[in-house]
Amino acid sequence: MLKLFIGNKAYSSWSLRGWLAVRQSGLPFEEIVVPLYDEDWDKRREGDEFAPSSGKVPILWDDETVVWDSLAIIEYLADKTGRDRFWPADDAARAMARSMAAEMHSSFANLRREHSMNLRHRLPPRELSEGVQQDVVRILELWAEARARFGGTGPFLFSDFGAADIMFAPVITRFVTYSIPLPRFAVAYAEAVLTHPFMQDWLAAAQEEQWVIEKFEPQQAGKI
Ligand SMILES: N[C@@H](CCC(=O)N[C@@H](CS)C(=O)NCC(=O)O)C(=O)O
Repeated sequence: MLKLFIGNKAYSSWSLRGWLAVRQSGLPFEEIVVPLYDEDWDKRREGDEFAPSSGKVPILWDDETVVWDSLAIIEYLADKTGRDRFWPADDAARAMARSMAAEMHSSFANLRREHSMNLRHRLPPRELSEGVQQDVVRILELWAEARARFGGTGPFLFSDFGAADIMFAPVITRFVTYSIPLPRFAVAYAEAVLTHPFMQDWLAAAQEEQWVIEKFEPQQAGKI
């Protein structure tokens, strides 16, 4: 059976992506949640389970096969269970979905650094830095284009829930946490992702979690 190691559900955005990917695969899996950055973290991340990723989550074990890094996990599961579960069938749509997922994976550092994921808070709006504003504009442009060209009849970027939505899910939660204003089409898209059953499960579990990582709590937000 698949075994997925993830970090705190309240804070770990890459874990959310890996976990959504495994849920989307439809395969049964065992989930192991480890508290990031607690007093045992440095020791724990040196354990055999984390060696291949050099101590990062998510990391997925499929018996002796291991795959780490959220995007690689998506591709591994798409190979294993069928590309159509993750990527649009149409060539042009798939090209765009893959580009968007890759851009999400490699970019938007300002948004990620200044507005860390925190699912237990809704903070009042505050002025965004120039870098974050640029990230938000680019993300909204990508969403708008995907929805306009390939949104079809479904509510997701490429009609059905898939890899691109998985990659942007923690961006959506940041928009909510930090009350970042969105145009109407993006509100509708965000709502579709947030009410997806997999997201609902994750959000509920994050609320239940007791671990607190001070550096990701609101008084420090923007400084990490
Ligand atoms: N590029 C990786 C990023 C993984 C990553 O940075 N994970 C963070 C948690 S969200 C982590 O494991 N941090 C622990 C550490 O670096 O000690 C991915 O896509 O999965």
